[in-house]
Amino acid sequence: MHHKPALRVALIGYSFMGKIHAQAWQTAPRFFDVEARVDLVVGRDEAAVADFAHRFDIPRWTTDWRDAVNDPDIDAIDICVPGDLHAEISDAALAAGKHVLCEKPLANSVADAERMTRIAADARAKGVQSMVGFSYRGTPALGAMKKLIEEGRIGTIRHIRATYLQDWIVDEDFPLVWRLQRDKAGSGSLGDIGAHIVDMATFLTGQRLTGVSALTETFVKERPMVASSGSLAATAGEGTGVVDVDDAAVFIARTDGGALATFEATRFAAGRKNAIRIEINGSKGSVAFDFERMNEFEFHDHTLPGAEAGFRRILATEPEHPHLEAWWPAGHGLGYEHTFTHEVVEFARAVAAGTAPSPSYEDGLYVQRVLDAVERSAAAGAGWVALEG
Ligand code: SOE
Repeated sequence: MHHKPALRVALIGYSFMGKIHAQAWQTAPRFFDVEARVDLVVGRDEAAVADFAHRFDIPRWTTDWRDAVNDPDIDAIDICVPGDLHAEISDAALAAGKHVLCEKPLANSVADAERMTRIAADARAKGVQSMVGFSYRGTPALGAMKKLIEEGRIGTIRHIRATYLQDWIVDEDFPLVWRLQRDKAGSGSLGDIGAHIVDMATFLTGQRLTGVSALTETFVKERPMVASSGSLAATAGEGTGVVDVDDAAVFIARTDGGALATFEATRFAAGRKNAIRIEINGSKGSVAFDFERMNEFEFHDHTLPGAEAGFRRILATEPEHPHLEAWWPAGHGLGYEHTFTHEVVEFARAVAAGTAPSPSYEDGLYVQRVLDAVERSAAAGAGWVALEG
């Protein structure tokens, strides 16, 4: 059998996202028509990165991301570190001719995102590809919803109602992890999880926001410093520090398709773990989704007689549903990690085909502009902030 040469990936970061990306890269060639492998992992703590390399069967590790960018035996850089490092690594990698997959949100500022996107466009012209990691696009139920919307099954879109609810910092003594620090994360719930629902709304409907009015709040303004952390868990150390990001953000918006949209992103929704809920109402019907039940969505067909229309529960596990042909028999279901496998598959397929993967840096820049507009609106007491088209 003839094999295409494998895409040789360097993974930057080995925490929550590094782990799930490493798993995705290992799974992708086993289930999909892609050839790829992680050859190098980068992390600042030598012992920890070496341990990670052993666990994930990655042959090489280093403590400096520049080694990866300058390595002639690496084709692609997968950026899984906090937002403050995205711009520098991405710009250097693309300039060195490496394809880049960059975690979301693309950057910590619009200025950085604009420069990154310009550099990505120049690189694309030379056949060097880039993609931003809005992983939930790889959820089969959302792909199925998008298809129904594109086919006109819910008609003209009137409402987009999106919430992303978590509760991992409800405890006021939960420590000041990097996701709660502006210099590392750029913003709080807004950029970490609000970014996902802003992207999701556009992914599903093809519409973009034309303006926003927002409120943000930091409920707990001081927290213990971190002693140790991993994924979303952490233990408290000595002293306290100031929380300088939002704990929650809510905003209303208009879209370029004439719809009204509402968004809420919070880590203070006690009991909600990763409840990404999005409902879209159109002139002919509605679709609704909740990530805590990620293998299904609801569809209301308003063209049916009222007495029997209701909301239909559709199990998005059929082989015809996006990405499902590679997996288990209908009804057996997928999990959070599969969305990342689908993400790296999209990236690797596009790189192999010499085409631009989606979501692009332009898509990441659009989300960054929305996040920025939300912050400016909130600072102005919920004043309307328009977004250019
Ligand atoms: C933490 O809120 C987090 O890990 C986000 O950073 C991810 O993007 C999301 O997939 C799950 O929650």
